[in-house]
Amino acid sequence: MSKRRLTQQQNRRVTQQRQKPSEGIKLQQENGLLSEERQGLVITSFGKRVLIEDAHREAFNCAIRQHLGKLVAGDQVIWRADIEAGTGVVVSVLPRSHELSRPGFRGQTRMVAANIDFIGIVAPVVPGIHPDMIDRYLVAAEQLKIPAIIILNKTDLLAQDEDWELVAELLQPYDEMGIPLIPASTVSQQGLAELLTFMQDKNSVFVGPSGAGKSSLIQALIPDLEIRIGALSEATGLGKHTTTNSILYHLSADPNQSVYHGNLIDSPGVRQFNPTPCSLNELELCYPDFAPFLGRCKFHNCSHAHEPECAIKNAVENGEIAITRYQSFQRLREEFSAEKH
Ligand SMILES: Nc1nc2c(ncn2[C@@H]2O[C@H](COP(=O)(O)OP(=O)(O)OP(=O)(O)O)[C@@H](O)[C@H]2O)c(=O)[nH]1
Ligand SMILES: [Mg+2]
Ligand SMILES: [Zn+2]
Repeated sequence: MSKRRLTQQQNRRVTQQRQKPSEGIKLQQENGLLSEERQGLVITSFGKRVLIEDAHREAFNCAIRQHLGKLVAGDQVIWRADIEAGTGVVVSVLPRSHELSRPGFRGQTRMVAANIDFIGIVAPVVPGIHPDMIDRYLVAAEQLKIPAIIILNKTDLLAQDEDWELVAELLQPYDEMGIPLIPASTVSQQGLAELLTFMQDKNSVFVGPSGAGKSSLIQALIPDLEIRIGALSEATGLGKHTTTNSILYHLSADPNQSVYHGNLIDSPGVRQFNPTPCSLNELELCYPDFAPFLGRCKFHNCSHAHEPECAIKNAVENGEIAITRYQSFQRLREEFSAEKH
């Protein structure tokens, strides 16, 4: 079955389900209509329901047993299908590895993606590169101990050499840390083939600010994929191009024919991403460029802010640590210590 047809089928199921909200899970079970338990993959969650894909890539709009809490794209679940209705119910979630989350409303955690092993930080060259944003995602990647790359998107909008010089200057610290920097554009198609090689056989997630071009990139990377960018958001009135829920896509429309295998999760852009608060020592370890200087300050518990004879501050003054990296470290340190009080 082609990806396009699958998507249409998924849409139909979503619509069907919306029209029959009174259909209770309990009733289905009492009537014995549900299948035996099987494993499935969460494609996306919307409200109190999820789209689950079975081993044949057939998608089912499912209810979730109440005690399970929120599910997110990438979750592996055990579920039971109501094959006739094309719906189902999720009965349990398999343990997650590497879940990416961010603080949501009223102190709640919002899941971004589950079971990921690769992060693509999408940083648009226009309106501009923000090292603070990049560093926040890099800290999360370090916390999860999974690799990240920086995708410099919308390079077609950078015409002048001076613009490139400014971008190169801001990105130099990452280059020196050995983080891959991939210039990309969905307009000129730059970088797309290279990106695919990075994501081969991985469960990747694209993160970055709203409007960075995450959804556009995914659409360009998976050409026969019909991602209706912003369709969900239109329904909720949040704006045409905004992704509201993480959605998982397969790199291959047809697993038997494609060169590329793996999954890619599109995530909603956030104004400011906050990594999970951690101790000062743990935060230091999330800055690999600080490593040569750690343990060399006068005070063993130095916060590298106001203390005398600080090896980190010296390194910044000598140009051995980029000032932008130092600033993002201090901002996170202050935010994390404010969380504790
Ligand atoms: N010039 C140019 N515009 C692009 C490029 N990629 C995306 N855009 C445009 O940037 C805007 C935002 O793109 P999206 O793909 O919706 O951005 P997003 O990161 O998914 O945004 P959220 O879903 O809100 O997080 C759209 O108008 C795209 O057409 C690019 O490479 N070059
Ligand atoms: Mg989007
Ligand atoms: Zn210090």
